[in-house]
Amino acid sequence: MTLTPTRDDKFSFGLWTVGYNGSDPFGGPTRPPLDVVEAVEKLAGLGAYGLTFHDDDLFAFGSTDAERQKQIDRLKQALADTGLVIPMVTTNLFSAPVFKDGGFTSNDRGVRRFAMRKAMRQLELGVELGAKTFVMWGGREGAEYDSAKDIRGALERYREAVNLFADYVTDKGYDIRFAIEPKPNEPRGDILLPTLGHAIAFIETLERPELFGVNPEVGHEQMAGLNFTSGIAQALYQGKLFHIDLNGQKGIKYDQDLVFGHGDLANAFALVDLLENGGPNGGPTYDGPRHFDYKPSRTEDISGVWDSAAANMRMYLLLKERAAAFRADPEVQEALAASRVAQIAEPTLNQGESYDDLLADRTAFEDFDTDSYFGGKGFGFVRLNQLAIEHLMGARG
Ligand SMILES: [Mn+2]
Repeated sequence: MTLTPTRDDKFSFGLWTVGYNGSDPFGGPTRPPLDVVEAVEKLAGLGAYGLTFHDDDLFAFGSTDAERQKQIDRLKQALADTGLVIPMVTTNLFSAPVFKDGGFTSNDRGVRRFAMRKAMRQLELGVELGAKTFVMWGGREGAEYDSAKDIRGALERYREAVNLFADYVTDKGYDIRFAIEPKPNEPRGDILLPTLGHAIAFIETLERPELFGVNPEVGHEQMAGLNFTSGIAQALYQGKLFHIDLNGQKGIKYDQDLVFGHGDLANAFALVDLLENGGPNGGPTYDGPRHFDYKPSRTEDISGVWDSAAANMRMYLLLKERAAAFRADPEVQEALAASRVAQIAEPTLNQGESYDDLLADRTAFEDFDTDSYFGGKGFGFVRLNQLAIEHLMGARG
C-alpha cells in the first residue's frame, strides 16, 4: 500500500483550513492571507483531489458582483490548470455582524430572508462548479440564554429554509444534496442540532428527507464527549453519511481542529477501519470525499501549513494501512470469533418465529441458567482491543 496520496483517495480540504491566518479570540493573525490560486496549486501538488469553500472564503462579504466574479474566474482557471475539483460548497452565515443571532433562525425575520438568499446564491455557484454536496454548519444558529430563543420556533424556521432549498434544487433538476453539520457549542453557548443524532432525527421531519444527510466532524462530536466512530456507524446504518469532516480533538474543550489522528488516535483508527472496511462485520462503507476540516496551528509558518495539510492525508493512509493489517491477521480473526463479534449479525429470533413461539421456548427463559451460562468465561474484548492497538502502533505485521 502506498502512503503517497492520489486523486483516488478523494482527499479534500476547505479553503478556510489551509487559509486560516492564525486569528483566535485572544490574538490576531500570525500568517499572511493565502490566495486561492496558491491553495489550489499546493493542494493539487500534495495529492489532494478537491477544494471546498464558503462563499466568503473566496470573495469577501460585501464584495461587488465584479469582485466576486473575478475571484470565481481565478478559481475556475486554477481548477482547469490543476485538475482539482469542487466536491462541496457551503455558505458563511456566521462571520458577518448581521448574523450575530444566526441566519435561518435569527429572531429577526429580515436577517432570515437575507440568509436564505445568501445560501441560495452559493448553492447556485456550487452547482455551477459541479459540487454534489451543500454543507450547512449553523455556527450562529443557537443561543446563550434559554429565555431568548424559542427552540421549537427555531427548528420550524430551519425546516422552512431547508425545505425551500430542497424544492429549489428539485424544480431546477440540480444534482446536489444537503449535509447538516452538527456542533454542540462555540461560537454560540448552545447550537441548534448539537449532535449528529439530533440532526438525523430532524431530517426525518423534512418534506424531502432523501435530499438531506449529515456532515459530522470528529472534533464536534468529541466536544460533546461522544464516540465519533460510533456515531458515524449509525449515520452509515441510516444511509445519512453524505460527507465527513476529519480532524483531531483532545477531549471536551474548545474546538481544537488538530490534524486528523492528532487527537483521539485509537478512535481515528476505528473510524478509518469503519470507512474503509465497514467495521467489525463489514457492511456499507463510505465512498465520498475524505474532507479535512482542521486548522494549521497559529504557531506555524506557511511551510508548516503545507506540512500539516500533508500530515492529514498521511495519517489517513497510515491508519488505512494499519486497519488492513489488523483485518488480515489470523490471530485477530481468531480473537474476533472468540469475542462472538460476528454473532451480532445473526437475528435474535428464528426465521418466522413469533412472540408466541418465543414465549413457548423454555430454553430461552425458564430453563436458561443465567448462573452457569458462561461457565465463568469472559468475552475476551480486552485481548481483541490489545491486538487492535498493537496493529495501530505498528507492533504487529
Ligand atoms: Mn466542519
